[in-house]
Amino acid sequence: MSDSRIEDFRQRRFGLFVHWGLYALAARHEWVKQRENQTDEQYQRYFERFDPDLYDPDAWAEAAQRAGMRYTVLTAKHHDGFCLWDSALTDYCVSGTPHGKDLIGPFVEAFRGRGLGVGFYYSLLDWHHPDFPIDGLHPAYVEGGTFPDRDVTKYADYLHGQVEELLTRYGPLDTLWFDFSYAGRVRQGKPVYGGKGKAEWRSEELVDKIRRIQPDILINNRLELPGDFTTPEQFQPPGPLPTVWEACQTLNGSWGYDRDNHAWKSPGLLIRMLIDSVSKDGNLLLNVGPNGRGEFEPRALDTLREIGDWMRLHSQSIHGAGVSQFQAPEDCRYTQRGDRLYVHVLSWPYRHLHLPGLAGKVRYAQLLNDKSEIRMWAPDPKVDNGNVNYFTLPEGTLTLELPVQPP
Ligand code: FUL
Repeated sequence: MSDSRIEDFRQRRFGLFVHWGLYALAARHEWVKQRENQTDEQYQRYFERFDPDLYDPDAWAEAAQRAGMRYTVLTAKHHDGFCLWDSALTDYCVSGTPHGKDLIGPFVEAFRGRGLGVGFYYSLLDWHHPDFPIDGLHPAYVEGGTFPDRDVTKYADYLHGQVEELLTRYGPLDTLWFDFSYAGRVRQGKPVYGGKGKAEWRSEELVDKIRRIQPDILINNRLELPGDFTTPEQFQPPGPLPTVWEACQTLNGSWGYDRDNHAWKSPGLLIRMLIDSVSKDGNLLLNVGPNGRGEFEPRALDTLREIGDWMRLHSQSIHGAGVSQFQAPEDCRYTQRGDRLYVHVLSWPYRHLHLPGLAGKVRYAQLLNDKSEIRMWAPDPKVDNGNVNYFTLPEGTLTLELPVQPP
């Protein structure tokens, strides 16, 4: 993988994940088919009614761009097997629904038109394909049994063919985000899923094929191969990772549209996750699950708007920034871009912020919000001036005088 592609991905730092499919109509999590043990026949009711009449991908792209996002990843196919494009390899796609038209082309056009990177999520799991080897409705396989009537080779051929379709129709793409190879998962001593994982979908062969079509695409790490970047899901790693990485995060614990879910993360918390990622040299891919009419719900739009308000003032500390060689004090995160160090203060102290090891290293300090000067000095730790107990500070500390109230 070329260094410049990786570098471009790292510079972008903040992206929009979009989980959209038939499950938007159930409006209770993208795993609804599996969780409720719905048969294909039962789940068909969403297929027959899928008609997002208010779909306007440019409005999505605008919301993402305004939030300071620089790329996107769309679920071309999620675990339910439904495809958002007019695939020549299956009828289980948007063309057979009342909507009847490709959803991916307009999406790609809208996001690319605004200079945002475009990638696709593609599920290795497929609860609809007749030759997919595991199926939550068939616990025998989960216990390690097999289905003699399922030919996984056929499923792998299908998967390879679909990925080729996506690359040739909508490429060049920035990323391919596979989800997820499962071999070897064990819970309480038993295999969670049967299946041989990467041997079944022939991961190496798939990657070779992808690279032949588009040599410089970035591929995530969920094919049971190392991949170009790793994907911590709904958690922040404790520090920088040995790989390039991108945390993915929900607004409310569900990836698909979830109408009655009220456990929403605050915009402030999401901003802290973004800062935290960049301070550890990672990206953040934040998800929105559009509803069945094809819209981002107001709660999602409000959240993106608030993040955008913050990004308007602070994006220079995010885009193109990364980990600093300096160690931030408690309740702070550092991000660094060139010789600019950004101090993100997560919990506002009263007036003085003490930064260990920075004495003599900083020429000028200012508040990013308004470019007002931040006065600073390196206190002499041996002197007790009766005002600030500098003697409790380690040598080499730099003290900043902050505004009384957080901006
Ligand atoms: C998981 C999936 O099972 C979820 O539905 C979601 O797509 C998340 C990003 O990855 O493994």
